[in-house]
This record gives sequence, C-alpha cells and structure tokens, in this order.
Amino acid sequence: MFKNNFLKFAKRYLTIIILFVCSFINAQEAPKNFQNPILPGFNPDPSICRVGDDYYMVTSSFCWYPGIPIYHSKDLVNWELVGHGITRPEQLNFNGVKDKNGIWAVTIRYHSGLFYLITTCSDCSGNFYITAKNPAGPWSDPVWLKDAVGIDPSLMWDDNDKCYYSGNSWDFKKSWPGQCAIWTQELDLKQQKLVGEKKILTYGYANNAGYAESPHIYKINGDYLLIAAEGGTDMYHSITAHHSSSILESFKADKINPVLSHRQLGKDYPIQAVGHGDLVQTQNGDWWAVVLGKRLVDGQVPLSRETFLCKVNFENGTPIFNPGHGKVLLEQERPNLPWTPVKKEPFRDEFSLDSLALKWHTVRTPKEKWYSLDKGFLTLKLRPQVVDSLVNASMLIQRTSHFQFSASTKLNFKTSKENEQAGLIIYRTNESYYMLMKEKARIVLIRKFNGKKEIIAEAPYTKPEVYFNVKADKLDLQFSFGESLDHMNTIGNIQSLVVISESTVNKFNGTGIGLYATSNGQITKTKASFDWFEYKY
Ligand code: 6LW
Repeated sequence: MFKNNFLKFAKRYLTIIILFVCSFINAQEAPKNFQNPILPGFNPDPSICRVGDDYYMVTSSFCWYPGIPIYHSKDLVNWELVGHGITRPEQLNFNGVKDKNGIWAVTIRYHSGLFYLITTCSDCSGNFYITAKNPAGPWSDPVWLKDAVGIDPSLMWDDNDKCYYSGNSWDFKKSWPGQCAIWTQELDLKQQKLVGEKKILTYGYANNAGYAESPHIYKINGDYLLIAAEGGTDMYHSITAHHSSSILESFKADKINPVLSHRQLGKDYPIQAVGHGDLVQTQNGDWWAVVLGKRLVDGQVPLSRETFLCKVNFENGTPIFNPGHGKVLLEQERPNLPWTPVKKEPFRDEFSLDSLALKWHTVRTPKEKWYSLDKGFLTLKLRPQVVDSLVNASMLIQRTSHFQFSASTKLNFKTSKENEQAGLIIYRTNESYYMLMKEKARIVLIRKFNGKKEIIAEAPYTKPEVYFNVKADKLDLQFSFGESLDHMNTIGNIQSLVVISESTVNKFNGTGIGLYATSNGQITKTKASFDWFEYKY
C-alpha cells in the first residue's frame, strides 16, 4: 500500500519537475530580440490572422504550384510552412500565365469556425475565395466573384455578422496617373456574391496618390480603421491609414499619413519598398504588423520582396509603427508571446519520404505526374516542355532565402540524344535564369538574361553520375561539377545574381532553386534521377 502511494506521489511530482525544467530551459533559450525578415525570400504581400494563440500567415505565390503558402506560428517570429491553398490542378490553371501574374495578394481571415483565403488570380480569371476548416487544408474549390473588379481583395465581418469585401479598382475615369480607388461592398456568403451598395472609400491620402491598393478594414473600439498601400510596390511604397464611423461611408485620411514608409529614407537605405501590410492583435492585446520589404545588396534585390514584422501602438486611433523609429527594423524586441521554435528542415533532402516536402514547387499547373519518389531517389521524366515557355515543365524549385548559400545535388542521368538535359536551376522567370545541365557528353552552364539565352561555359563529361554545386555570396555565383564532392571543378567565371534580381526582371514574383530535366521539344522515355538535394546557409 505504502509502496503504491509512494510511486504515485513520485510520478506526479516527477512530471511537475520535468515540466518546470523544460519550461526553464525553454525560457533560457528564448531570445530578447528577433531578426527581420520573419519570412525571408520570395514572400510578398503578407496577410495574417490569429485564432486563439495560433497565428496564420499567407503570401503571394504567382504561378508557383502548389499555390498560396500557409505559415503557422505561436510567437510571430518562428514560422512553419504547414500547407497551401491551391493544391489541385482543377482549382486553378496557371498555364500560359506569365511569371509576374497568377496569385497576387492573398488575405487570410477566420470567422465562425471557417478559414477564408481571398485573392486575385491575375491574368487568370480574377477574384475568388476558398475556405477550409483546417488552415493546412484541404481547401475548397474557388468561389469566383465575377462582379469584383480590381485586385487585392480583403474581408471583414461587422458586428452584425455581415461580411464586407474591400479591394482596389482602377475601373473608373482617372483624374491623375496611377489613381486607384479602394472600395467596399457586402459579400453575401450564402449566395456567394456581392450584394447591396458599392462604396468608394478613398483614392489614397495624397491628392495624387498612386496605386492605392491592398486594403484591410478593422473595427477597433467601435470605429473602422482602413489601412492600404500607396505609391506602388517599389521605392515609393507606403502604408496609409483612414478612419470612419461607418463602413459604408467615405473614410477620412489619418493626419500622420503615411503611417509607414521607407521612401523618405533614400534609395540606398538597406530596406526598401516597405508597404502592403496587415495588422494582428495578440491574445495579450498587443498589436503587430506584417509588411513587405526589399533588402538591398550592392543596390540589387536578389531575394525579391520578403515579409517583415513590426510593432504597432495606437495613439487616439492612429496606428504608430515602431514608435520612436517609424520604420521597419532589422532587429527589435520580440512579441510578448511564448517562444516556440519550429522544426528546422534538414539542409539535405534525401528524397526518402513518399511525398515531396512542402517547400518544393513547380511553376504553373501540372497536368500529369512527371516526377516520382522511390528508394530515396527523386526521378524526373524528361518532357518536351521547357522553362522558356509559359508551360509546366519538369522543374522542382524551392525559395532562395539567404544572401549566402550553397546548393548541391547528386544526379544520375545518361542519354544518347543531343537534345536531352538534366540538372540544377536557379529560376526567376522564363526570361531570367541560370542552369547547370548534364547532356549526352558534356556539362553546360546556361544563362538567360533579359530574354537572351546563351551557353556561357561547357566541359566534356560522359559519366552517368555527377555532383553539381552552386555557391552564392551576395550577388556572386560560382558553379561547379565533379565525380565526387571532393573533386569538384568550377565551370565558368563568377556569375551575377543580377540576372534574377529586381532591377532586371519584374518586381513581383521571386526566385527558386532546384532541379530541372527536359528533352527540349522531343518526346522521350528518358528519366533523370536525383539522389539528394542540399540547400545550406
Ligand atoms: C499586389 C499589389 C501589388 O497584388 O503587386 O504593386 C501585386 N502592388 O498589392 C502583386 O504583388
């Protein structure tokens, strides 16, 4: 009897002691500050919502497939990719769509047990929303809102449970260049259509405001706050605030607009183009904002638009971004939330699972199964499709998210045909990429820059197995190949990431690095097998 009681006592208190020690260790590891960007690499146009003590964030994905990445966090700093909104070919067809189009500016919201993603498929059918009970998916098929003109849709629910759509539009007679309207209208979710009066809320705060877009409306202490982007998603970008006591009345511009911008910091300030934000209130009542920005490296932006976090305080209803600073900071005190690191992806993907990791994407919509995972190999079917066309080629890429990285792969590929290739690719658009490819009897380094495709180096090679590597250091790239990782040979001189950077390509989508195989227009049964892919930083 005594022994049983003692064991019960020891077990209970041992559990408490273990929990205390773990929380103490966790508290010890929790840093005071966090580093921006919180979502590095190709993650523009962030939108965020909170459900209880869980935070969900989405970013624009353009023609990448799966589309609409959904990230989860418990502390606004550590984020984990948990799923995508577009995961079925029948949801959306990106084929024929340019890399700068596709999914633009998603808004994520939660209401009465359902998650909503509302967005624009630019140059591919317009505005739609999808819903899910679990943010990791599966998500519904699109509900298209044909009456919704413009881009950058958002949703808010008023106290009377009515849902309001807000968006940008240029569908009116302009009084000045770049003039856009922010408008709202009730969205009847039962009828799945816009109903009632359509009301223009603002054309932006400045008397010649350009590109008023990405609206989000919040009801705070009984008043309506509208934040929007103005100035266009480049160095004149900004966030402005507008207020009203009724959602269907014109909003009045806040006296301190723009409430956030880096345009007054000059063209060389290391974080540029800050704008396009969304606000979230924590379970402790604090307010934070996620915004897009660009980090300059030697005047270039190789990592495209990324997501940054900044503190927001309210003063008489006005959102004050990073009080005392008025700008996005690369480091600041982290939110008062339980520090919750997420599991880090291993640098090397051994392709040992029976499905691809969520970080892998193709570009445009796959209409057939052209890759397989088997016995620890990723095998790509060579197909006639090429990345130079607006089609879905046999390419799998993941975001480049660091100024210094090393990417490698081990390829097993043999062909007797001159037109067949397989290898490593750094891809921004069909007009701007690098690829290091194995062919019938050689290795070639190919660059496509401003639409001009050229072989910039080659070397004889006939063995079936080859290791490829590319090292990035800010804008410098060095490619190499070899029979083993201990015997690598550089190929070509130092190349430049300017090829895929903002100054030379569209300012919208971002860069991916990964694997590609093609038969360049010919039908074939040839395949290329990759043993592993490693992205180290
Ligand atoms: C986004 C809009 C924008 O919908 O770019 O320049 C679009 N502004 O806010 C894609 O990022």
